[in-house]
Amino acid sequence: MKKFCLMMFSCYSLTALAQKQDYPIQPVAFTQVKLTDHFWTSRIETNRTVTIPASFERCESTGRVKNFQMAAEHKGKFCTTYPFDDTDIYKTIEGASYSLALHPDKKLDHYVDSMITIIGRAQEPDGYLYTARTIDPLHVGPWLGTQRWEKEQENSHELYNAGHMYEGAVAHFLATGKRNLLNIALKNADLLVRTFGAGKRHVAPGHQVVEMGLVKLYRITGKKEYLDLAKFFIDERGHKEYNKKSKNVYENGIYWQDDKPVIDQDEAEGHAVRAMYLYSGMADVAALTGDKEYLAAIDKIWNNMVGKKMYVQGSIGAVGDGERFGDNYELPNATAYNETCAAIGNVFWNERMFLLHGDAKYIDVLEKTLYNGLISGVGLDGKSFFYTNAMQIRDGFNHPDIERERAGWFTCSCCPTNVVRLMPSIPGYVYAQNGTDVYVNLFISGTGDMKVNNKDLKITQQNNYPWDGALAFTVNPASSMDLNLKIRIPGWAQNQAVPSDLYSYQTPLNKKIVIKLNGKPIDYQIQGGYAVISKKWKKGDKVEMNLPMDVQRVIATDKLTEDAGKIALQRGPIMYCAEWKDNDGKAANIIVPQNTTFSTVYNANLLNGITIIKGDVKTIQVGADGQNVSTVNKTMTAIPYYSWANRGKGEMTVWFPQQVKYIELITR
Ligand code: FUB
Ligand code: ZN
Repeated sequence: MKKFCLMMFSCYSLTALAQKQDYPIQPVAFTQVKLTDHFWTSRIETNRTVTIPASFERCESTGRVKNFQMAAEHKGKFCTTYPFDDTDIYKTIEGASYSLALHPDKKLDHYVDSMITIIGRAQEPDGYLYTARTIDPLHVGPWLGTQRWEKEQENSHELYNAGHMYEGAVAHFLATGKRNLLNIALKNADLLVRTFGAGKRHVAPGHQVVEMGLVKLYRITGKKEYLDLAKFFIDERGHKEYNKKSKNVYENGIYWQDDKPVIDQDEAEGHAVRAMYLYSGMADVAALTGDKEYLAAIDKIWNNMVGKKMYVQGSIGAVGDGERFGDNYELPNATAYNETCAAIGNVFWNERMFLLHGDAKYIDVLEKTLYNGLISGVGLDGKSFFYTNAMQIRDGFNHPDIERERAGWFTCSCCPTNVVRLMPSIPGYVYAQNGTDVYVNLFISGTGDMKVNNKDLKITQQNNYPWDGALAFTVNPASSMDLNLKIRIPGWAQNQAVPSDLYSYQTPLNKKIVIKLNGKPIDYQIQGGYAVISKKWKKGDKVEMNLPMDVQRVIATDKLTEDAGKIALQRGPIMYCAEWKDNDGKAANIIVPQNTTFSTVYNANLLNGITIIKGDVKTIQVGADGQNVSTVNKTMTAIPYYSWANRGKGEMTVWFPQQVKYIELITR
């Protein structure tokens, strides 16, 4: 099966290339990229062996599968909480399919087929598939209208369920060549095409993702109606009457990104996952139609998000009430919400922005999110998850919504199943190509196979990233070939904490990165964040460079008042935090003076192998009598942010005051 799968996924990108208009840059399919590193292969393997089975098991034990079975028989009572619980099965099938493409597994393949049979039986004869209604249409829960799609614009999630089903179906078809889920998806999509559109029913989907799903169906079928419908749904936004004066995001439409037509939107707003899926869908449609107005809007929105609404470790969606973006510079630490799904959506969107524009700043954001605020959402065991990703845990001070420890599953379990599908697709973010321009975006040991002018090209990476900045790339064309090798020089290695002025390094980093070709330093230009090396490449040509892995003190713009006088610690792409476990039970009492020097050491036995940072700092101690406060010198230990809360629960902090006056009293 493996050979077939590899072929299918590369055909997928060929199909995309064959469209008249598309992303100018195409990713190298994840099936063409073999990872040999420890950091990602261990996670992808854990996803395969632990997360996927656990996720299916939970879909069964929580009643999600039973919902489909009852829908098939039109008998019983919807037995989970949310009408979008169907999507957990679709997303797990999507992840399992990516995994099958890389790692054939008969048992899993059969199991997925058995799930698809159950799903298919729940589909109504005209293609409608939504267990919350089909089980018993006369007794539906509060999220549903009595008629199909009646409450779509609010919260029924009928189109959201459809979108995730399409994404799962496309992944499954491409991985296995089987049409069992795809046929179910197409039947449903054809129902949507018959139902919605100009002169038919109008709706701005209450939770986006159907747009991305329809685009995927369009890519494999070439059926233009799917693309048109995706665009129709996007253009439906901003035409409903809301109370524009209200500050309440539900009353003014902002929660749904529905307050204005999308082409007039210029701020990342509302529910963060909805927003990420909307902007990703707009990027897809812009790529496929050449729509310049969409492009202009998502460019502005991106600048707003990266310049004013992103946490220092790449998370987004600061506000818990509405799981949404706050106002500009509203990035509180103690109540940071940062849903894991929003981080995943941010990766989807930034990849698309890169494919549109070819600028490394999008991969800088993608990398920051991926290595920090996204993988923090899954425990090292692969079966415990964060829904929210805190910035600060202080004993006795946190909002009850802010999780301090991971859970195996949630009543609303969108995040774990989103992790399931993101993890095995990671190899697909490493390389991309536009004719003879070959982009290296992520640094992960392994190989990437692609074709340049119909000739084979293999790139091999050797590194110990993200712990070590030494990178080596060996270029192996089938025979000598001209190409422009574009290696991303991360913003963080060029004095840019993020591609905006939201965060910066306290001490500027002015190291010119030396690039060697076959052992000799070369002159190179940086274009759009890439070192461009243009030449006739021959077998075994080797490029080497050393990215600076100094510990950086990151400061925030003055407008982030909560971070005033504080620093965060960054080394390479990794953001750090201090956790109670390594710091005598506390983290909120640490002060990192400006003259602190740091040392780093790799510990293979800690948290699946991490580089820790140590520094001589001060801590605030409250005297036993509770009357006096003093500062005590101590060596602090910082660990990668993503690895916190894998050893029990306790205090954690990302931002450290540099002086006593900035500490948030009182520590208990
Ligand atoms: O509404 C479906 C999913 O549930 C959203 O994407 C998450 O934010 C959670 O609310
Ligand atoms: Zn989620």
